[in-house]
Amino acid sequence: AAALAAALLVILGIPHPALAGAPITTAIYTADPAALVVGDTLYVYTGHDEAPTGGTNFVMRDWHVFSSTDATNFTDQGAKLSISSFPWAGADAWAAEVERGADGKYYWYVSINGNGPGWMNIGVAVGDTPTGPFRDAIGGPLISDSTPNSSPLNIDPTVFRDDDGQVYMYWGSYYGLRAARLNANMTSINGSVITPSGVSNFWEAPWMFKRNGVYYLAYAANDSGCSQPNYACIRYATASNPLGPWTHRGVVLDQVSSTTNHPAIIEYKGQWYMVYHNAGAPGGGNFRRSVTIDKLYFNADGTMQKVVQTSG
Ligand code: FUB
Repeated sequence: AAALAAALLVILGIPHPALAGAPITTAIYTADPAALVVGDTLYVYTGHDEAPTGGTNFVMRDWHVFSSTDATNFTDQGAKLSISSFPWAGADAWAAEVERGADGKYYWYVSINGNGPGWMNIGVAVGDTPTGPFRDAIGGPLISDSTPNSSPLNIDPTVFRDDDGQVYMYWGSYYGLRAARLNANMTSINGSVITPSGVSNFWEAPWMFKRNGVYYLAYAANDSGCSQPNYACIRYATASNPLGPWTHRGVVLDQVSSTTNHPAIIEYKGQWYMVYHNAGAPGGGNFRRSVTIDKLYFNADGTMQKVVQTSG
């Protein structure tokens, strides 16, 4: 009945926040996607929602890797990283992202609860292939509350490699966006942690990429200019320098059926996509989310058109 209602809304041209995209899987609930293209394959790294029906908190213990060669059909390669991979941590396998190092290895940056004074931290795992096996790369957090100028909440890392090989990491939440250069070893910060400027209404979930020499930062915002209270939309900013200053450009995805959202924007086989999550799968909810993928289009001036949430 929900699908029929959604189809009717599309036919009538009525926008509806609960309109769901097609989940990449309905076997489990997934959230917080990050995307990486390696050769012919699109990898999507996700969190894993395990809250019971009606649950009111996140229950997240591991991260999965999905692969696809057509951006439509995805294979779950399994839970390739979990809280137990980090002996110093103990809970909350929140948003994460994978980036390739200059050494050809794959570095998986995760938000994770250290079960200590630092609460949320950013940890790093490393593996020889996009699907692992992965192991803790440091033996402790890369970013914790003891990191100078660290964010109010150390979550949601996005890691970006520039054309000159320099790698940058952005992270943060609760209006605290932070950025830093990473060293070539991918496991230490180079220089100081900065607070980038111009990222209007930043809430969480940054995703950085580059197109035609322009840097883009998409992120979740939850201001009344774009979403109902407690819901997020995805805004974005652009810059000519990887550490900013940034210029806010608008909303690229309206709110979805889950309160949170988390974008990954990537070009694959000549088509741009946004991977994000909603509550659209059967039995879904704010803590039982589903990763979905839709096409994304740029205007001639480099601005992004709003992503249309599809049902297929
Ligand atoms: O999934 C847990 C947290 O909710 C993530 O770290 C945020 O991006 C939000 O999606």
